[in-house]
Amino acid sequence: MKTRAAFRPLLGWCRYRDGVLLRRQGLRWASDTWAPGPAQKAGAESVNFPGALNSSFTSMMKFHNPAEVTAMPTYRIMDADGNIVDNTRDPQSASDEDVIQWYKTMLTVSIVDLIMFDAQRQGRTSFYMVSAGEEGIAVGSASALTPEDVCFLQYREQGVLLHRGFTLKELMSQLFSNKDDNGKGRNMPVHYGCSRINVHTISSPLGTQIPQAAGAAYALKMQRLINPNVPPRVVACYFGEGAASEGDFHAALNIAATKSCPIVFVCRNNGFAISTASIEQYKGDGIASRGMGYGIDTIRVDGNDIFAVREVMREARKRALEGNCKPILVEAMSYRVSHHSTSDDSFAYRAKREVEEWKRRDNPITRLRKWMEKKGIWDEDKEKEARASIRKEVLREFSAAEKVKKPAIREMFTDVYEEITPEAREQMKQLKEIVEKYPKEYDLSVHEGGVKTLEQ
Ligand SMILES: Cc1ncc(C[n+]2csc(CCOP(=O)(O)OP(=O)(O)O)c2C)c(N)n1
Ligand SMILES: [Mg+2]
Repeated sequence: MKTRAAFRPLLGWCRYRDGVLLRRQGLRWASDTWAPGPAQKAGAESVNFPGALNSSFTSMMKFHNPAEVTAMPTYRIMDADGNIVDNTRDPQSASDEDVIQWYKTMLTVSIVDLIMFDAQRQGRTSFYMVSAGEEGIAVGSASALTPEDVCFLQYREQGVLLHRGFTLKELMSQLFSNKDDNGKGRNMPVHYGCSRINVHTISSPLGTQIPQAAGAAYALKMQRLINPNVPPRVVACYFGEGAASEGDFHAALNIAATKSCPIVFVCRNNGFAISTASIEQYKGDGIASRGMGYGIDTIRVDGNDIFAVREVMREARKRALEGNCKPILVEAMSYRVSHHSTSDDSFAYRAKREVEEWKRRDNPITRLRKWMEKKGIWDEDKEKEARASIRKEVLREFSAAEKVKKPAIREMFTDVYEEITPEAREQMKQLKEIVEKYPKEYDLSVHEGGVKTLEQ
């Protein structure tokens, strides 16, 4: 049988026997797979069916009621007033400069949010999604990853992008769909992606990134089996609790568990999937309880506590890479302070007072600010200076990106096949005829090269 060149090195380390993938361990071949044991013995105390291991027989008929199980606790290091409540560990495991940088990244996200929300209201962009209240989850978790780790995002994780070095110019170029956008203006706003920082492009249909991320994690594992000198990497996969209602979520967790993939699933539980409150989305104990069902190590963390999120993510990453690798599920609790998107008015389904209370009482940015002030590394002057300089920089990139031309209209037809197909050429011809017939409707001067790029 012929093998493709890319897979040939794999054969030195792995081979199939009876349909089971074996890995070389020294001189012997070992499998990751469960091997069938002896049949159930007469008089056995516990089950030995292949589908349920370690279950003892009982003569007491009991239906297990989830209401009798205590809800999974929520880990935190720092309370809402910025006081450290877990004194057993260093709250930050990083320098003061690093913490200030995380704070500034969170501030940047919140300032971009305000400016872009207003820009949409003024008709300068078509759409935007704010991540207010969830900056701590994004920045805290990203701070625990290496640049080589691979990220899959949903859409409300601008903090992950900025922490990994996505520039404001790249962000604005995507939001304005201009010719500098990595995606050539083909996606609607907030669908960022950047191979330089190992962030896969966001896609609109909910949940699609979750099995893709599990597959990518499996690939990373195989890569290290072929070449153990490759540095260990994990996949970090972000999604909302609403997306966890998709079948893709369940398929992804199951495959990641059965194939022992090095992946950290980060569920942002912000209490809403657009207008559907969590309480109407599921009956169980959040999303964390589902991890247990799939045999996945799981933790619930206070998402408004950046230190707790960071420490949990550091530990999760470490565990995901130990031994034969395994997935971890992190459920980060938070509250979606903003409307779902610029297309939503959340006061149609929740009380304004509730939102105001969350803003005032518990917020990841103010929580970290309080901690920094108590530590004497931050004050009102620094806050004002940081806000003013970030705002200036954001507005500069905003104005620059708004003026940049849109990608050449011809790009609509490129990159699907290596060469533009005869059918696509015909469509290009028709498009040219239409835009030339109705110039008032279609102003192609905003596109690089104008109508000319549609010439054959
Ligand atoms: C398959 C699919 N169904 C529905 C939608 C419409 N939709 C977009 S975002 C969203 C809510 C998602 O909620 P959640 O995953 O909790 O993320 P959050 O917006 O709270 O960050 C819905 C229903 C979609 N994009 N894809
Ligand atoms: Mg949600």
